[in-house]
Amino acid sequence: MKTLQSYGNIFKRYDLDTEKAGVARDVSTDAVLQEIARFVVNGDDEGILPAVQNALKSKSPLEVINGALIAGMNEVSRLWDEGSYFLPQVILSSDAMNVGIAECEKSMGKSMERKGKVVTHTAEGDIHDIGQVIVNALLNANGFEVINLGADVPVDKVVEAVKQHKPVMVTGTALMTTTMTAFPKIAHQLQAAGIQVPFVCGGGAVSEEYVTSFELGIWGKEASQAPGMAEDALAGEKWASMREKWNG
Ligand code: B12
Repeated sequence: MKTLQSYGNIFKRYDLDTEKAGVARDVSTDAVLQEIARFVVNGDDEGILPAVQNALKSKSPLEVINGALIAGMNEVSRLWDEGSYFLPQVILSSDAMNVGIAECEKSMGKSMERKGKVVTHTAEGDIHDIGQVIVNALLNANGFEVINLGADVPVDKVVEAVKQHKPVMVTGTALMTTTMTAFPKIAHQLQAAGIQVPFVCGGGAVSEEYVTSFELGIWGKEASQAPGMAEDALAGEKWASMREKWNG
């Protein structure tokens, strides 16, 4: 079983705990959700499965995704930022989160008829796909057909996929300042091909200011916005009015 000990006890034991460094905070007052979040934080990809299955008896998959899985991963990000977590912990945590997401997706089921296609990807050179995995799950749950190109996707491949699948919307995720530069390139290539599809870009690296600096770009702050944005695109709303509606 892959588990990680919290560093909290070690810090406490040696009296280094003054700023609570390394101590995971509770992310929910709901005991069931908190337990799942703790499995994410501890990177326990075995313990999380029965916990999620149990939670799904009384809670919706979206409650579990938002209230426990994303909340737990946010706590992991915080522990990383304060220097308490390192790459191995973060990888185990994202594996555990993915097990939880897959179980929620299973329980959401798939509606028989798909509403429209959305092409999703994580930027070229970037393997940070956790945000994209959440976006995929939420779009699937809301009846969209997700053309999931995965992570580290070359600019040309995204453009080709859009030409081939003719989606109502395209999404991109970038967590690094070095990789987000792929987004304006994609937007320019799409426009050069006469394609005016809304291109929603999110991920820790990108800001509203950046994404709205190129045509087609709409900034996505939270993964939970993706289904609403896809509904707008499906209804025929153009990228410029979507930008006005979703961005400030
Ligand atoms: C997890 C993580 C990893 C994991 C990735 C696992 C995986 N499968 O994704 C691992 C350990 C592999 C990793 C590796 C690396 N990482 Co890293 N990593 C992180 C960490 C800790 C958390 C990121 C995360 O997943 N957050 C949680 C998710 C849910 O957030 P998110 O993707 O932003 O998504 C949210 C929103 O942005 C939005 N969203 C995202 N996409 C979309 C799309 C749409 C349509 C919408 C609507 C919304 C939306 O919705 C989500 C919330 O609801 C961050 C630190 C941090 N605090 O962010 C560093 C961080 C991103 N990593 C960083 C770096 C440098 C690296 C490495 C280069 C490190 C190294 N030296 O090897 C490597 C490799 C990188 C590569 N080539 O891609 C830097 C990037 C610095 C920068 N600004 O350029 C960060 C910021 C750490 C730091 N402070 O230095 N990392």
